[in-house]
Amino acid sequence: MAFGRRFILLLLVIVLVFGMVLPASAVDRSVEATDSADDTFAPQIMALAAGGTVNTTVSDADIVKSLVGANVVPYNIVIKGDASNLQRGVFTNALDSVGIANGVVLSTGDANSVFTSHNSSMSFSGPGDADLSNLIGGAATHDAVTIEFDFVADLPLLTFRYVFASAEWNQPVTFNDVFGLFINGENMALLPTGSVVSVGTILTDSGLPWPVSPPPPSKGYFVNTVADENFAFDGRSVVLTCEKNVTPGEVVHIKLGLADVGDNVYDSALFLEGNSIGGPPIDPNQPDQPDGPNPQPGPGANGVPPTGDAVSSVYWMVGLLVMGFGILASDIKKFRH
Ligand SMILES: [Ca+2]
Ligand SMILES: [Ca+2]
Repeated sequence: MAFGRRFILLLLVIVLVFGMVLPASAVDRSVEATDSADDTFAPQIMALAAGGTVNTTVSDADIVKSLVGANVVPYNIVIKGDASNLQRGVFTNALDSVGIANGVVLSTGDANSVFTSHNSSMSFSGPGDADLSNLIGGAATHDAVTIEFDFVADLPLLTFRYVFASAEWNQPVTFNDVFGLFINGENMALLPTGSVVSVGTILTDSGLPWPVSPPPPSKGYFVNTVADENFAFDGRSVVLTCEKNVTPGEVVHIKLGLADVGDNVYDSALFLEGNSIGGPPIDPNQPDQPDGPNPQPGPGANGVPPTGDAVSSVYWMVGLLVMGFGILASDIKKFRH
């Protein structure tokens, strides 16, 4: 009878083990399926991208307000571009096309056309910008659009996320349209390699066509958007990040701008994520703020147990198996005697 009860106990252990093994396997498969989907279907998703919407009829103050966080009060706002304010606006619902859902868009053409099928190429016969020209060896710039403002820093770190797009890529002859983001006078819009952000410094996926030097072209930052019928540029950068340490309480001067280079046509655009500067105040009495600027990932996020739980399950499984086989070995030994 004792052997029978222990055998039933062993069966219960085995049922428990399989009950834990199956969810653990499901976790692994879900993760693999997610990765596989990203790799396999990214080009198709790009082809079906839904574009986005742009509004250029907002005021200069609202443009900057869309860019900064809720706690930041910008002042000394100056926006330069065409007289009809077509070169700047706010955009929404653009995650599929540009990798950023909403924010501020700048264009060396008509910002209203960035989510259309035709190649953006519009001349305003507008002036360039000396700071942008300096980024590319003093080359002549045209149709520049710039935003400048001041604010008092409330956080020790400024973070901008942005995407540079251009109709210059995929042309027989390219011009080195350029973007600059100056924080207290220093350009912080740089590729991870240290190069400025321009048509010529971001190599296309085929490694062509721009032979600029210096600075050396950088690979790995180009996204081919030729197949996106709701995007007016043949390519864009990946989502790039600019970070700058500042002292809370100090006045920070921001200047960001974009320009055609060499001539006024085959435009480029810049998409800056909204609420890039500052954010909601951090309450020191509530360190775990799920909706705060630095949410802490909790266990079971998105319905998928974190890896640590799966590892714990394996330890439990092994322990239970060892215990079960120990019981079985003991009973077999007794049964033989
Ligand atoms: Ca151009
Ligand atoms: Ca232009």
